[in-house]
Parts: sequence; structure tokens; C-alpha cells
Amino acid sequence: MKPVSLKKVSVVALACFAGTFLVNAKEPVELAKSNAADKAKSTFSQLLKKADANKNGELSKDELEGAMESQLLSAFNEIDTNGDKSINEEEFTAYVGNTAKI
Ligand SMILES: [Ca+2]
Ligand SMILES: [Ca+2]
Repeated sequence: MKPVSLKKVSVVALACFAGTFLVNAKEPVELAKSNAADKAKSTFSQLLKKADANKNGELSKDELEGAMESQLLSAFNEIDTNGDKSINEEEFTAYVGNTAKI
């Protein structure tokens, strides 16, 4: 590998960063939203595989406790918007979409 001056590397890195930023800024908001929703859905199906002990497609507090999902447990009441003590895919994707934490 050829030695490259640090200054040159910094300029290139900055140019890449600016380029990424501009591309992201141009991306339609709706597209970004649907990507996030897809990601949330796949995250939820992973969670179901790991934690949905009774296989009803929703996650109860007990199931999250069993799977040691402390982050989701602490936000349980916030995520469970219909208050049935169980998190379904719709509630999870809405939560992830609102917070973009996961
Ligand atoms: Ca369940
Ligand atoms: Ca619910």
C-alpha cells in the first residue's frame, strides 16, 4: 500500500461524507419510511422467533422477560398502544418508526 498523506485522506473522507449526506437528503421521505418499516418488520419476526413462547405472533411481558429483552420491557407500556398487554407487529413497527432506536 502506498503511503497517503493524512490531509488527503481527510479530504476524501469529508467528500464521501458530504456525498452521502446529499444522497440521503434527496431520498424521498416515503421511501425511507418504507425501508424503516421493512426493517422493523424483520426485527419483529426475529424477536418472535426468539421470544414468542406461545407462538401467537405477539409478545407478552412474560415472553420478553424470558428472552431478557430489557430494552423492550422498559418501553412496554409505550409500545403496547392498545393496552392488551401484548405487543403485535403493528405496535412494534409504529414504535420503531417513532423512535428509530432499533
Ligand atoms: Ca406470544
Ligand atoms: Ca397491544
